[in-house]
Amino acid sequence: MKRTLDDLAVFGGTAAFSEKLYVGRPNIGNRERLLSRIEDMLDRRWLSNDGVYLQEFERTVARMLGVRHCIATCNGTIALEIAIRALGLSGEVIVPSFTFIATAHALQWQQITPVFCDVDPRTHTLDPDCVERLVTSRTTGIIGVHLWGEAHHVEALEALARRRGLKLMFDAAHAFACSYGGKMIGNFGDAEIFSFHATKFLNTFEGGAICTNDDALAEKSRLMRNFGFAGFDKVIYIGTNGKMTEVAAAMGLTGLEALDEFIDANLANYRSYTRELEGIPGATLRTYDDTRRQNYQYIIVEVDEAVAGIARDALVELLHAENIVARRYFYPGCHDMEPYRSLYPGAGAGLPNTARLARQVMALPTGTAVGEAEIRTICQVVRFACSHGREITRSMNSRAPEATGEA
Ligand code: T4K
Repeated sequence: MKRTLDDLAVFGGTAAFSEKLYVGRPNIGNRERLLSRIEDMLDRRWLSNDGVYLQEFERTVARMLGVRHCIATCNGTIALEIAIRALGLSGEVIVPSFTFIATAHALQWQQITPVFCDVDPRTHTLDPDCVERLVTSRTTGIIGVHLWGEAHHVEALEALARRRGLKLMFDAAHAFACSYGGKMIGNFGDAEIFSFHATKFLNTFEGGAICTNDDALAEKSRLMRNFGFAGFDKVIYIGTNGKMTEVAAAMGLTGLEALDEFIDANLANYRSYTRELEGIPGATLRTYDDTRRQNYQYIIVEVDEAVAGIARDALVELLHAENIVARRYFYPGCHDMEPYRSLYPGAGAGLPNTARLARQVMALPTGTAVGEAEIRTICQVVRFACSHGREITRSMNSRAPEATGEA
């Protein structure tokens, strides 16, 4: 319990936790089921390349999402790259800057210019009016990102893409098992991609998938995932190696069996955070729309320095000292990272909401590795810090350089 400034670990007090609490601790399903699948895989000596687990994983995901095709990949970034290529995107593609860097890299990696667009400050997702203003004769597509698992403005983006003759894709890396308008995410735009990275709601260690209802696009993506092979010795496209391994698919199948458990844990944590963060000056929990199916994978808090008296960055530093490894997702915005910062130096001018969110947002630990007791302690630290923000800021600023780790 923090009662005075001296109790804070950043000023020499005892840390709230003896072990680090992380954002993104993997959700792990039933170990026995996983290990028995791995034994079976080893017995059969089939480790990759369209194995039975891969096929079962793709069938199960497609059925669950009600989508015609699921093409599983070795990670979400490769899923983005393949979908971008299979859709024939080129020239310029409009993307939010407030996203994980992979959304932008998947384009630039293929010499396509990511044109950074601002987000709606309420939803944290692409603002369709801003997208409209950025369309040029070189624009071939839009990639929306369902940040924190929630899709927004989908109809407006679909209408805009149709009207301007653009392809529309969604980076749904965060949105597995979530719905929008009564339909599961995976069904929107020309294609949607998922990430099954270790830190994601469903994980396959590393992994991803392209989901689409377009048969031709699915066929092309499938070929591109496997070097463009259309049969023994027959290559018909440029391709890459984007295959998901059998061990990854086995993990995915095991996780799929535990999805309800993962959701229950995340939802309980979200409810605890909602209760415990209530009324903290300047720290606002981003709320989920409970009318949809959600995976509640991210606990996102906006820190308003003007009210809390402490900036998000100082609060994150303070939390780290307490062994609460909060994250600044997604600071500083893709446009402010290399190579984009140098390539497109003017990009930041039209991104005021991105700039504010990148400055104010932090993600707090959740998932099956965190429970109510930990959340109560985390929130008590946040409450103390925001209620004594100005004093803490003054004291942090007056620390000797060695205490801040700066030279
Ligand atoms: N689009 C979006 C919107 C995305 O968020 C991502 C990935 C992608 C596309 C690309 O999908 P992938 O190609 O990754 O499938 C992490 C993940 O590496 C990345 O997958 C994820 N987004 C991003 C949001 O988070 P970092 O740089 O924050 O990773 P790192 O190593 O700091 O780990 C995050 C946290 O998870 C830490 O608190 C430690 C904890 N952790 C991590 C791993 C790997 C564990 O507790 N156990 C683990 O095994 O990027």
